[in-house]
Amino acid sequence: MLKFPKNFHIGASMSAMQTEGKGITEIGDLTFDAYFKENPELFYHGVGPDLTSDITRHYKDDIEKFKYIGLDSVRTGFSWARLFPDGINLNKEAVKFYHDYIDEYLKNDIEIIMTLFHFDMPLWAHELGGWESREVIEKFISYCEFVFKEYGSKINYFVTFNEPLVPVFEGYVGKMHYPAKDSPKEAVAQAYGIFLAHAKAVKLFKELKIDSKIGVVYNWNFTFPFSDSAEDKISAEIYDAYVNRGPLNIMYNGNINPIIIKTLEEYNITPFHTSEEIEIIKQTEIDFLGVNYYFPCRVKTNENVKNRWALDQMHIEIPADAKINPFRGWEIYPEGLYDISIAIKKELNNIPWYIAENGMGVENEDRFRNENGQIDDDYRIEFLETHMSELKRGLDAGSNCFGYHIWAAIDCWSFRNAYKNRYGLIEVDLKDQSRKFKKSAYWYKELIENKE
Ligand code: BGP
Repeated sequence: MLKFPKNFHIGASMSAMQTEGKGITEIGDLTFDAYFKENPELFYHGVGPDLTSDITRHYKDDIEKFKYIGLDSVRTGFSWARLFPDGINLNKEAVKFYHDYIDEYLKNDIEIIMTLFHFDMPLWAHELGGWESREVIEKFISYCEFVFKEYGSKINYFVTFNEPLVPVFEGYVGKMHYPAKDSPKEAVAQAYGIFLAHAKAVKLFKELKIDSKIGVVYNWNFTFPFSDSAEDKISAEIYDAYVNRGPLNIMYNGNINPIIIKTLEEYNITPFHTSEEIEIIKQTEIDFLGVNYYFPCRVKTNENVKNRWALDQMHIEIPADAKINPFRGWEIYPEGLYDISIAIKKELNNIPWYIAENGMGVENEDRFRNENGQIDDDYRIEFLETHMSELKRGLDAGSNCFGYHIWAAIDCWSFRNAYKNRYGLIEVDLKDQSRKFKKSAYWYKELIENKE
């Protein structure tokens, strides 16, 4: 039996860009607009970021549906490019839209968690150098200041960055995000800029004495060595320092893992610029942590590796006997949520935290439609049940977890994958933007009603 405390938040997540599209007010171009313009064929079924789930027009009905499910809380976000389309001038219509949108949640007793940056880089900011540019960081901080002052009284939880390093890995050493380069040096400079922007936003928030909480949402793909070999153990430690605990610790309390310094020296990269900046980073103190968890990472050492400290000496491999989401190819390992709970308790001083994203993406979900037209997503119900059970085990062991948010409340557009992998409790029909509950929405509703 699955039973949560009555005050445990059970909710759902989304993001501004993935649900708003161009929407009802002016918005500046994003890097993804440029990417789509240049390479539309790279986007699943040629669907770009323009329309998405069109929530700026549908939000009243959508929030009514969220209320019907009983969601305690929802995470979405502000769009920097909507509030400041050219990076300088405030868009008054956007200010009003976010007030109306947030008020609609509050009227329906749904707590709202707002992210300030979820992969939605304004194109002008990218053209100035992205997070490497101190001018961009200052503009980001002005945007944060505006948001904190304007909306601070309505929002209990602010998130600076969602999955801060994903756009860096995917944009500067991978190919899923713009500018799709292969440049480790730039990646390090961008990552450093993000750490600084986060630290400055947290500092400002505290100086303004905003009566709510500030945190970050980190994608913690809990890491294990693929085998018991000494090589795999070292590889897993290096991978973890780079991808999981290393960046997470910097954003949690400014603590820089020596493995990161060592590997950067190997690459001859000196990213840590002025001591004044380092001091700001070191003073970071967040109030809560959000964790996105989809799958674990089992790290295997490549053959014939020469440089022990290079990230390209290793890869992620799914064991032959692992359980896999056949519709997305990701390993399913609910126990990871227990492991994360315990790690937070032991390593992060049991900071208040919540699951900010966890869910099951399914390609061509239409095939599970029943004769009444509803998608019978029993696989998602099983996914939720097994993951939430492991989280509950973490709670019982004393982890300070205050909530669970499924990704996603509603089917969302995703970066380059567009609507390939559907995650929502609510289906979106792209032909006419109509919405329909999936079977999992009713299961979730029952769970929330009784917390059981
Ligand atoms: C996370 C992002 C979300 C969402 C999710 C699903 O990394 O924070 O924005 O997109 O992944 O990923 P995908 O749509 O690629 O399956």
